Amino acid sequence: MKLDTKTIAQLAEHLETCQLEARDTPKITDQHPDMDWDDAYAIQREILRRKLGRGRRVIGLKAGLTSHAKMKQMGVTSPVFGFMTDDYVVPDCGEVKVAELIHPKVEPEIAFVLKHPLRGPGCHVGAVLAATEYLLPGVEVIDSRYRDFKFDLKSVIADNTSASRFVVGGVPTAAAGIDLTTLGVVMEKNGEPVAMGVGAAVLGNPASAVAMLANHLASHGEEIPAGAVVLSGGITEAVAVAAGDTVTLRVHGMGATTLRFV
Ligand code: OOG
Ligand code: MG
Repeated sequence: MKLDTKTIAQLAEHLETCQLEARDTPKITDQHPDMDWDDAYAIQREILRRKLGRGRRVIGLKAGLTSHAKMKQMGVTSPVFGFMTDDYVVPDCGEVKVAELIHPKVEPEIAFVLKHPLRGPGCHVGAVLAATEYLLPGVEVIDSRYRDFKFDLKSVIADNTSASRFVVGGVPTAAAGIDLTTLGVVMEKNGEPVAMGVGAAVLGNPASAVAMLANHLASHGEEIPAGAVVLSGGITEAVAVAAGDTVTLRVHGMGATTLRFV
């Protein structure tokens, strides 16, 4: 750790205030170029502590920057992990108020819901599939608090990996019998297909992203709890949205989920 406790608390307060007030900020590594990975996750955990203190609950976890398309879009080279609290959930076919966000983008993802907790280290695709109760189509709404979505890995980790909203829907589908690598997805904006891909775009298999998340949590003595929604990461580049847009994600054999921006 390079930052002291006070600085970590200040940066967490700053980033969370930007989120709550929907205003952007330069990336924090500009002021703290020597902060390290532990500092970055410590700031993220401090943001979580603030939210839990106000009565929020964690209902999901996410892996991000797990596809080549996303890494290339954001200019980074390794996955990141974050959390989602109950106020991030959008009901299927529900609305997202754009005024509450800075510059939202949508990502097509496969969501996993586990029947058994997953604990690393050593978690692998087989363990993820065995622990999975069902899969769902999921759209993540990311909203980096950083100006013009410009950040480096440490800054984005501290900012809880741009998490802001998500929707899941469609048909809860057992993992058995699904080939996650060839699973096709189409994301539509206002009825037009804007992003298409297959599961293999995410680390060869979206279940790998869930395994990486479990192994990451293990380094802090934590696990993925049963019942949590786990987003495995954008399969394609993220697509910008504005008020008036309707976004639908269709996943082969798993139905569709929709959200509207107002
Ligand atoms: C970071 C979060 C990326 C994903 O699915 O790749 C992410 C960002 O691009 O702002 O959630
Ligand atoms: Mg995502």
